[in-house]
Amino acid sequence: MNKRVYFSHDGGVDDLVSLFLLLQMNVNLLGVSVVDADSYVAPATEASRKIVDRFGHDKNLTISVSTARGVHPFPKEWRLTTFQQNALPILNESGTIRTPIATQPAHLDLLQHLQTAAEPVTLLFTGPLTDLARVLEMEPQISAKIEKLIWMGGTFLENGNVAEPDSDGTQEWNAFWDPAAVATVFASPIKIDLVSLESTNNVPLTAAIRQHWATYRRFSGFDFLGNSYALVPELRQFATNSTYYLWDVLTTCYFYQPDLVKTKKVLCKVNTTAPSDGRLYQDANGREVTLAYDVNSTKFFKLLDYLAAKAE
Ligand code: AGV
Ligand code: CA
Repeated sequence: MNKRVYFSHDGGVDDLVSLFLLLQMNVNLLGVSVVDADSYVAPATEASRKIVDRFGHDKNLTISVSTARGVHPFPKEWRLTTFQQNALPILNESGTIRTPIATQPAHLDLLQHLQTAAEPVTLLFTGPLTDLARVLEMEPQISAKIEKLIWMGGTFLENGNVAEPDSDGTQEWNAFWDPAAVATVFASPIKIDLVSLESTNNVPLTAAIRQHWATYRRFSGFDFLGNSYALVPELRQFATNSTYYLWDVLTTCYFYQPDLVKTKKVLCKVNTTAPSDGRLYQDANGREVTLAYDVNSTKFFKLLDYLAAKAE
C-alpha cells in the first residue's frame, strides 16, 4: 500500500499526534500544512517541523503555513496547548530544526502539489476546510486531481461540541470555525469521507489508555503519545466541553485502515446562518458523503500500538 496523501492540520494535540502517526505509515506523504485554528500557528508549525525531524525517518518534507483566520475563533485555553507540545523535551533534544517551511502559503502549496501530481491525491484534513475552499475557488477543475477528501469535521447528532454564546450548540468545531468553507467544499464534485462526532464520540481519552502509554514509555513513540496527551483532560465521571477525544487520530487511522469504522452514505447540506452556522443536516437534495458512524475500538487501539512501536 502506498497511498498518496496531503495532510492539513490545525495544531491541536491530536493533530500533531496524527502527523507523528502518518510518518510511521507506509504511505506517500506529499505535503503538510498548518492552520491557525485550534492552535497558534507559529508553535504549531515549529512542532510539526520537529516531529518530522525526530520521527520522520529522514523523509524530506516542507511544512506550509496557512494565512486563514476563522469566523469563530477557538477558545484560547485549547489553543495554548501547542506551546506546551512544542516545548516537549523529546522534540527539542537536538536544539535545531531541519525541516523547512514552504515558501508559499498553505493554499498555494496545496494547489501546487495537486497541479504537479501525476495521479490523484487523497486529502486528509483534521482542521477547518478554508484552504481547500480557497483552492477550489481559484481553480475549480483541480477537483479532478483529488482522489477524495477525508475530513474530521461535522456531525448530524443533536449536540455538537461547540459551547459559545453565538452558537446554538449543534455544530462541530472544525465546521463552525469557517462554515462558508464547508459550503464551498460541499458544492464541489469531490468525494468526501466524514469522520464526525458520531464515531469519534466512541474514542474518548481515558485513564486506561494513558496508563497503557505510560507503561511503554521506554519506547520513544509511546513516550511522545503519553506526554502529548498529558496536556489535555481525559473523560472522568461524565463528558464536559473540555473532554478530549481521539478525533483526528481516528481520522488518520481510518485513512490507513478504512475497516476500522462502519460507514453509510448520507445526503446532506451545511447551514450558513447564525446561530446554526456550521451545522450539518440531512437533506434529500443535498450532496452525498460517506459518514463514519461507528468504530471498532479494539482494532483502532491495536493499530495505534503498531504505529507507535514503529517510531524510533
Ligand atoms: O472538534 C474536534 C476538533 C478535532 O480536529 N478539534 C479538536 C481536534 O483536533 C476541536 C475541539 C473540540 N473540542 C475540543 C477541541 C477540546 N475540548 N479541546 C481542544 N480542541
Ligand atoms: Ca484538529
